[in-house]
Amino acid sequence: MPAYQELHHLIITGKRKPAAEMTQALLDDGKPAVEVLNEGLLPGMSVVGEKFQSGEYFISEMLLAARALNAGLAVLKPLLEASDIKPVAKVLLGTVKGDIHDIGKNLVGIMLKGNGFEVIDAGVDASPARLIELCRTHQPQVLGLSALLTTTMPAMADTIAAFEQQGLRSQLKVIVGGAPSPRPTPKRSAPTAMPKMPRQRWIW
Ligand code: B12
Repeated sequence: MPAYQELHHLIITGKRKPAAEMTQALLDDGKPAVEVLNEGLLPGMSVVGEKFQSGEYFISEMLLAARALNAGLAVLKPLLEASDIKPVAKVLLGTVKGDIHDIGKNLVGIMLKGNGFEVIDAGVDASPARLIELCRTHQPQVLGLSALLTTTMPAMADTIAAFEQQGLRSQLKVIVGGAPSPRPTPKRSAPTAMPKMPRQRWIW
């Protein structure tokens, strides 16, 4: 089986240690970290999502796959984060209230760090109040929100609205991302640009 397909298989079947070892072996073989991420680790997770949607997989399988993906990411992390650029801006990053998916958020954090951003991680299930508190403490220039569920997408707009109410919105660029691909509606906070991220999403 070609190497990347083997890595897909290890993610799909939730093999944590072998996934980490295979990731390391690909690096040792001279493959660039970003290629291992995009060609090896992430496509496996897409298959897992499809299997869950079709009813073939349950939460337990998704969880095992998530652990395998995280194990591979841990191997890549130091390489993806390595940057000698002076911090260009501070980003407050969190998964919105009601949502506990954090792999994508963490990956975005790694990519941001690798591109010279300082990242404040608000974790998962981050309420507007918590994000506002962290914003007041750390004074970021960017707010990054992640949501993977259709049901938690409105929490993004609610969070932005809470920042507006507190008079904090105007000092921030807001970037959002996640699987449901939130398309901003004109009535809610206005979009300004698209982010340059893997599986790109919108910036408000
Ligand atoms: C792993 C996983 C889980 C794990 C999460 C583990 C963890 N620590 O994150 C567990 C098992 C806990 C889980 C639980 C659930 N899950 Co789930 N999960 C997934 C799965 C398979 C993979 C997500 C993932 O990590 N992908 C890999 C990362 C790297 O990709 P990503 O998250 O999309 O992130 C990228 C971009 O979106 C973007 N991005 C993400 N965030 C941000 C933020 C910013 C600022 C920017 C710029 C970009 C950005 O950049 C990232 C890098 O490329 C997806 C299916 C899928 N393929 O997406 C389902 C999926 C998201 N889950 C789903 C569901 C339904 C659930 C549950 C409700 C199941 C249940 N019945 O309980 C619960 C919800 C729990 C909760 N309250 O949050 C559905 C959502 C359907 C929907 N439209 O609402 C999906 C799509 C599966 C499916 N096909 O049905 N899940």
